[in-house]
Amino acid sequence: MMSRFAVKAAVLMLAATFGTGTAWAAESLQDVMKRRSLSQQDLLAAAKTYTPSGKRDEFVVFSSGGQSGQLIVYGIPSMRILKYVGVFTPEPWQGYGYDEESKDILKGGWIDGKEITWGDAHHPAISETNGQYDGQFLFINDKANPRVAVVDLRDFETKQIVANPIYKSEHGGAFVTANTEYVFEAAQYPAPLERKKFYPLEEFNEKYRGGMTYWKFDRKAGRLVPAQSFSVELPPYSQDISDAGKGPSDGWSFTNSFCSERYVGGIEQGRPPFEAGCSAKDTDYLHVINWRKAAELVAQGKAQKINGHNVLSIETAVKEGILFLVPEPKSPHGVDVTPDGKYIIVSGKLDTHVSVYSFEKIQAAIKAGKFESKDPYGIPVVGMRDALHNQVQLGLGPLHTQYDSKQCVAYTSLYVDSQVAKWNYCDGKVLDKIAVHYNIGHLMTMEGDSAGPKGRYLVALNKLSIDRFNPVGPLHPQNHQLIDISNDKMQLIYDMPLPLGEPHYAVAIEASKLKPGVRYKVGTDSRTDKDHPGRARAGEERTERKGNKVTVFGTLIRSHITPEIIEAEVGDEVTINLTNLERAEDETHGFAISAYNVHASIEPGKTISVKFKADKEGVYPYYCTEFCSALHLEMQGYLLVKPKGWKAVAKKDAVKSNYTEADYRATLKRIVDTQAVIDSVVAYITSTNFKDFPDVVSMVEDATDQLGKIPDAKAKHEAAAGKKDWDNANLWAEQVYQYQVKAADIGLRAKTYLDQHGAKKVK
Ligand code: CUK
Ligand code: CUA
Repeated sequence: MMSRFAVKAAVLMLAATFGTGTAWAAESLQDVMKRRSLSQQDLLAAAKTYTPSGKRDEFVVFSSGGQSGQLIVYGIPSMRILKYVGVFTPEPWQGYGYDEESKDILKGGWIDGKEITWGDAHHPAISETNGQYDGQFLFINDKANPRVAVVDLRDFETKQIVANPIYKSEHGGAFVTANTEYVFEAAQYPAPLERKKFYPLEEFNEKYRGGMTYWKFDRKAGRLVPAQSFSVELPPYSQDISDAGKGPSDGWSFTNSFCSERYVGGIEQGRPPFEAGCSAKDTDYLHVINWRKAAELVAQGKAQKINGHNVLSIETAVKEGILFLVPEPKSPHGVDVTPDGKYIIVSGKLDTHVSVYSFEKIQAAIKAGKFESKDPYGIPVVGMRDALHNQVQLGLGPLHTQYDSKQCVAYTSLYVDSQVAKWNYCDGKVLDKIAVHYNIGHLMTMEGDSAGPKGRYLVALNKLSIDRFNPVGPLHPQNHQLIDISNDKMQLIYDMPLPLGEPHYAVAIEASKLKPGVRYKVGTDSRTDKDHPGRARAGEERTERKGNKVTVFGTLIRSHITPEIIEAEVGDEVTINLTNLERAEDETHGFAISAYNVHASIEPGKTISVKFKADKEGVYPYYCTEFCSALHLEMQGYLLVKPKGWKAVAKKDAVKSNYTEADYRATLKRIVDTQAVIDSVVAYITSTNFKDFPDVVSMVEDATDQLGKIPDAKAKHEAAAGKKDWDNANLWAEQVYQYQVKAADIGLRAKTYLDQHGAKKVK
């Protein structure tokens, strides 16, 4: 270690190197601009995005994590990443996939009994009330393994995964209806709807199908209800992105398709590839479905069952007048209903136009029975001319469209041109264009797919970042570029690398609409929102053995795990339930056992369980994995897995420590000094209006809780001292000191909080 003198000398030497100290003078803004080669424009962008310490963002973004199967949460305008939420893929930090409760959630997404540990997450959707984001739930789909997940925005945890009972892939999900009655997903690559059934490709037209699934959402339970969900069978046209109607078009859904040619490739058989055959025709079909009426038909028993799931056949859908097609230009991609619900904007990947369809015109044609033809499956086709409001030439490779708070203003991504086009869909005028880097897929404005877009910002979700960031090998990060859209001209203001899969789509909500909790009711199973059967309160901790089953009911609180020793025999089935008794904000404990592949994240109030077979004899330390207090490293214990029939030779006390009376007296002195600190903090807090701050009130409760444990430990050290048992006297006195330290720690945190939040003196 450096002596105090050595440190001083080093500082002096450093000062000498920099001369008389002018180098230490503060740099001016001009100096920094010069040193970092920043322009006025850069400074403006910085001022628009820089978010000082302690300040929060205006909007919160939920981005799909693509092949990571996760959800990425970040803030706007700072672009600071706030969280990754485990959804389709295990996520160790959250214990997701390593504790029993979350394993059950992932199990909901197994397909035909097969465990699936990844997902290709594409489109997140926030729950809506009257077409406006309400901030309660989020849904996201998995394209590879057709599934939909539900995330509760009260705790940002995944609560449910449902596997589609009839598809092999899907893409046009998750989209919600205007009041979140249904969450829907469209199939993508056609396949037979029956499970585990083979039909040759020659029977593609007859046996392969697409479809549209409507998952019923029970908002009160916060879960999708498979028994009340249904699908509409569709031709094998490779259905793509979808959107729900709103306002006048509420009750309808719209879905694109990109291979109505029904082409089947096969390079190895000498056939031209899929890409040639699937883009041969000039038009594909927009599918227009009356889902509200479809739901009624299902309720009337008009659906057939496939794999136990309600499916309305094409025949029934046509007969009942709930399914229509409208031609759309060449290989379309995005379909986006305008905020007022009057228009449906379709982009064609291989067309330079976007097509604006009028819902009113489509309805008029349907009512008049005015169809230009029927498709090979008998579905009526509304003529393109009879459905179009206008077509606007925007540029190469239009993909997706989002809306502004300003009337009629839309933004469309241009994949090939690497641009965003701002245009007016009412009069068809192009207003502005901006270059992005590079090859934009989706784009997103604030609440920009709802009935009430908020304008302000746009994020370009670019597919390639090429030369934008420091090189990190051949696999580059994705690039989310933030664009200010509050003025006539768009301005690029931030580049954010995203190194976690390819995010396809993102949604942004006003931060004020989110009200996540900071703690659970003590003993909650966060994945079911119910009381956990393994919960325990302080003093109720125990270990039960029945046959070869060992069950622990334990607790966690700074800085110990109860129990600290768990005994088992080889072959036992061990279940460890743990409840975090903390009330303080952000006091999470983790739990890990060496070599048993279990991990849990236990936030205040939560109860989890981990389960494993103690199949290896040995000594396995367990510990808390979150740095939760000064004595976090001491938050530990031992799992003892003994050979069968093992007997203790003689019952011995744990290792002797040989403390002396002097040690005990020194500890007592430390307790007195610490108490003085606590008293002064308590005096400070109670001299303010702290009761007006709920966060402080809960910190005070927490500290009081710690102090409340002292009398018991005090009685023990005094009793031991009475017997001159200095080991136990000193150790129990040490424990008193630990309770004091924790109380003081929380007290000081409360004091800082009060200082920073302008608490007033009341006495
Ligand atoms: S898709 Cu990726 S750019 Cu899955 Cu929404 Cu259009
Ligand atoms: Cu609890 Cu570290």
